[in-house]
Amino acid sequence: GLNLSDIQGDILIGMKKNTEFFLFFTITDVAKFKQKLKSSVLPMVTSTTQVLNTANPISTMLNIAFSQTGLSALKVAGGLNDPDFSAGQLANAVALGDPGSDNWVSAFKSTSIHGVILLASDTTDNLQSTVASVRRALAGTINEAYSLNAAARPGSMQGHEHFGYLDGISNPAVQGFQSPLPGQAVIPPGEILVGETGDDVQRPAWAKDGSFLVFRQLKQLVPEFNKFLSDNPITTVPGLTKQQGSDLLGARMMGRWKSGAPVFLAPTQDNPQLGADPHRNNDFTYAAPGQTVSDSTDQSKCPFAAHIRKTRPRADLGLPESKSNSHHIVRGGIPYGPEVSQAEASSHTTKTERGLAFVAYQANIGNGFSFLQRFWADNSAFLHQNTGFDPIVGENGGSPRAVFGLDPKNSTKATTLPMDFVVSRGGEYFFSPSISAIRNTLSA
Ligand code: N7H
Repeated sequence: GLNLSDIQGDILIGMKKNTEFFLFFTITDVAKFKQKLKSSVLPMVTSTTQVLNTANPISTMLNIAFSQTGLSALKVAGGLNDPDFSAGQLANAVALGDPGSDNWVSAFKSTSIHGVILLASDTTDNLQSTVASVRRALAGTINEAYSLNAAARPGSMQGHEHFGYLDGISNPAVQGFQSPLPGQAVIPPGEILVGETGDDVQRPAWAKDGSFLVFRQLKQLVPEFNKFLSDNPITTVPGLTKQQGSDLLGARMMGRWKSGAPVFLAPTQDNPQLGADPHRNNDFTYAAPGQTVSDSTDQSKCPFAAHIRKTRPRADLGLPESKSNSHHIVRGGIPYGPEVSQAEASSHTTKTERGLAFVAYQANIGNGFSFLQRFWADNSAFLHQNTGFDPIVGENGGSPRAVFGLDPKNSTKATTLPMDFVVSRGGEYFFSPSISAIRNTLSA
């Protein structure tokens, strides 16, 4: 089995708290930082075992991860052998489809961020007091380059991202650790954890049981997205009101209704019972019952371009569900920014930034996040010719994006989206090491 007390807690199951603080830092005094890392930060690092211990929950959890320039500053010998990580995310901006880095948060427009501390808590007060003690402990050893406050949305929107859709439903199950729910992908541990079975890349010994953390600050234009839906209701499905036609358009762009119900199983109307049932809400492959490969001409139940179909094509690849396609990530993102105000809703215009603090773990960035973004979401010829872009996260370098198949009765009709509803504000690539690596290799 996996050494769960040595694996940082956010990687496999997520710290799952209502508030999270991302503290991006640059090391200014290497020797002192290494000491403080061992004496003050290491004792606060939350393991997977601790996250699993729901009977005795830790109120504020902490994880830490380092960029390539951070590992270099710490003079860690031996590269991790991940080219995307070594280069840093800025070097990847155009390849990922971002229109350059003009929209990026300025701190991400260089390679000077050495690491990130993730703090997660149930209450803002607990979170802030732990942030304060981390700042005190590391005073004089780091500069805070940037930080981001994130929080679950209030009330009934808890667990839903800012467009309104339930998130966190479908993550892969790691073999030998989690027993899968129906429809969940089962993957070898080495797809997420470096040095485990399934990771075939040469790695330094200290890197075992670490994972690459991709961070992206993804701004969401919610009033603009809602305006697009309300302006373009699907009208070809009999019996739907205008509102229902708009809701169906959004659900087909996502592949799920706001409740989480998959459109493949609920093709014309939301089914909140289905959405809320973890034994049913992920139990589909896009193939007809009894088939192992999906129909490459039928988008009536779910467009090929739908966000969840682009980023996890299931039976579209013709692989048995037991065989991993090697392009899985564990997602642990959380919303940031305020609820949409009345003024924003009525003017259909975002005034205050909100979005998703996107976090994805994988053992190989080029097979994981970067592959999903570049070769699937941004590739209009994937799944098939004339599929179009992923209408949620696909990027075309800022140029217009065409999407096919949004109308269930007319799959060859192209819809050109009026804008990108998700705008990249950049990010960085980090490595979240094992707890023993922090103790024995990274600190002093
Ligand atoms: Fe996505 N959303 O709320 O709109 N995502 N995502 N994502 N995403 C998913 O199934 C969202 C982004 C994946 O297993 C759901 O858990 C938003 C990027 C993958 O069937 C919803 C943003 C990438 C899955 C969202 C965003 C991915 C997934 C359904 C950015 C990778 C699982 C809930 C602002 C490059 C697919 C669920 C599966 C699901 C949303 C970004 C990947 C609602 C708002 C950048 C692999």
